[in-house]
Order: sequence, then C-alpha cells, then structure tokens
Amino acid sequence: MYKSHPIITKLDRPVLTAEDIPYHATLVFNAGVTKYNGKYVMMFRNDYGEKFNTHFDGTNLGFAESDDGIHWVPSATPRFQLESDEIKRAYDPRLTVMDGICYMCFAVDTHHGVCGGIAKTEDFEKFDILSISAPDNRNMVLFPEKINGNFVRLERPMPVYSRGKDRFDLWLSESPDLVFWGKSRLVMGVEDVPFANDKIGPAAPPIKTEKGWLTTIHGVDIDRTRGKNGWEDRWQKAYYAGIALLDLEDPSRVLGICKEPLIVCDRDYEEKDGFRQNVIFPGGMILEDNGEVKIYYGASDTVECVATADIDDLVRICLE
Ligand code: BMA
Repeated sequence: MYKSHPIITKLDRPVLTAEDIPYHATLVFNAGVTKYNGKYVMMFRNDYGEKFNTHFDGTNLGFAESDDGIHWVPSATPRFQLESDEIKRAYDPRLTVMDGICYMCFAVDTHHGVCGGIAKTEDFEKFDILSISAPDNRNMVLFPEKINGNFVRLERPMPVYSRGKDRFDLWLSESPDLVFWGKSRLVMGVEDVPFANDKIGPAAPPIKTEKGWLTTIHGVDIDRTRGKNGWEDRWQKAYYAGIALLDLEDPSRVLGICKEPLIVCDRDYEEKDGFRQNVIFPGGMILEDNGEVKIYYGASDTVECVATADIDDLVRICLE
C-alpha cells in the first residue's frame, strides 16, 4: 500500500547480512550505528538458529566497523550477550556518543517482562551496564547531549492494562546520571500517527538540527487479513519508519510529524527470504558534513540496510 517517501534514496543492497558474519548468524538486523573515533561503528542484532525455522537458538550482538558507512567489516566474534537465570536475551542495540563515550541502549527480555538497558563502552569489547528499567519498556534511545542539565531518552512503555492490548506510545524520560530516570511524559500517541493503528515508538537516536531534534519513529499497523508474510504461518503487522521533529528545549513537544511513512519495505533485497516481511526498523541515523543523512534500518528482521536523504528535506517533510 505505502511506498517509501520520495526524498529517500535506498542503497541497492543490504549493508550487512548473515552471509557476511564469520560465526553462526541467521538474522542480522536492527543495528545501532554511529561514528566513533573517526570510524563508522555498528552493533547489530544476530538471532542465530536454523534458517526458515521460527525457533531460534539464541541472540547475540555483533560489532562491525567501516570507513565509509557502506562497506562493513564484522569482528571475528560477537561482542555482547546477556543470559542469566532471569535474563533471556538482550537485543535491538542503539548507539549514542557523548563526551568520547559510546552508550548502548538495548532491550532485555526477562522471565518477568521486557526491560530497557543502558550500557557504556569505549572499545566495544567491555560494556558496563548502567541501568536496567522496570518492565515493560523498551526501544530506548538517548539524545546525544544533555538538555537543561539532564540526560534524556525516548522510550516506549507497554501499558497492557490501561490501553488495551498493543496501544503503545512514544514517551520521554530524564536522568541526572543515566541510572535514575524520571520526569516521564508522553511525546506522541499512536493516534497521532496516521500510518499506525497498533503502536509507535522510538527508532534511531535523534540528531540535532537548527529547527529541532530530528527523530525517526517506528509505526506499526495491523491488518487481520494479512496471512503468510515470511517464515511464520501468519504475520499480520507492518512496521514503517516515520520521521518527526521535536522541540530543542523541550523534546516532549512535537513540532511536526510527517503524515506519510518515511521508509517502507518495497525492495526485493529487503524482503527476499525474510523472516517477517513488511518490517522496517531504523536504529541509526548519521548526519554527514554535506547535509546527507544516512539512515540504517533492519529490513524484514533479516538484513541490515541503509538509505539516505537530505537533512533539509527531512526537516521540511516534518513541518509540511
Ligand atoms: C518487535 C521487536 C523488534 C522487531 C519487531 C518486528 O517486537 O522484536 O526487534 O523488529 O518486533 O518483528
């Protein structure tokens, strides 16, 4: 039904797939991407198991580096995996650099709910976990600087009692130290996003522009008539990337949101043999000196892709 927005240019192939990874990898997607110490760096999600089987053996996070953001070299082994009696796995990493330190937000599945974790690293080998939220909350992303003296994150709590099943919205919280979080407030509700009827939430960490914080969102649409879309017998959701502009001083204030999706699954290389088709999930956004914005996204929960757009176009379509 939808097509990607005309301001978007997609690369003609994924930037990273399971075939590129030198260890057991099946689904390579939903990566966090940033620039760190002069290189492009990526932490990607790898669900490993048997291809076309819908049960996976496990999930780890891999690391890859690049000189140009297009050609990536994965490290020899995965770099992050959480498992304990209580924790089932960590996934969907998002990277934000502040003062020379790289912070990684990630989702944590536990036996008692889904939590949002924040860790820090300087070498992508050793990660110190700073905080793990109470359930149910995930899709956390950090702004790249403090705002009015506090760290700020976007997040998506999952209120199943009060909103009915799957009516999830985009929220924001503040912290003095990345450990204690509060001053939580709603940024936008699922009803504010015309292409979502199920849930919305953060995607890649925001980038600063003169007009406001530019931020991708994910918007999910359920259509009960959808049948087989990938490896599962039924996959009825579609995940679209959206784009919005938030106030520089108070990012819980929405200045504008593009009414159409920004990126949708509309290429063969995004969907071919895909685990769950119709899924686009941005996890990284990089503003280059020439005004080009690289948007990295997982496609079909199977491969990692990149698209580009001009910064002024992205801001403009939020305000139209
Ligand atoms: C969500 C998360 C994402 C995934 C999406 C679509 O619940 O698991 O990581 O991309 O579903 O399957």
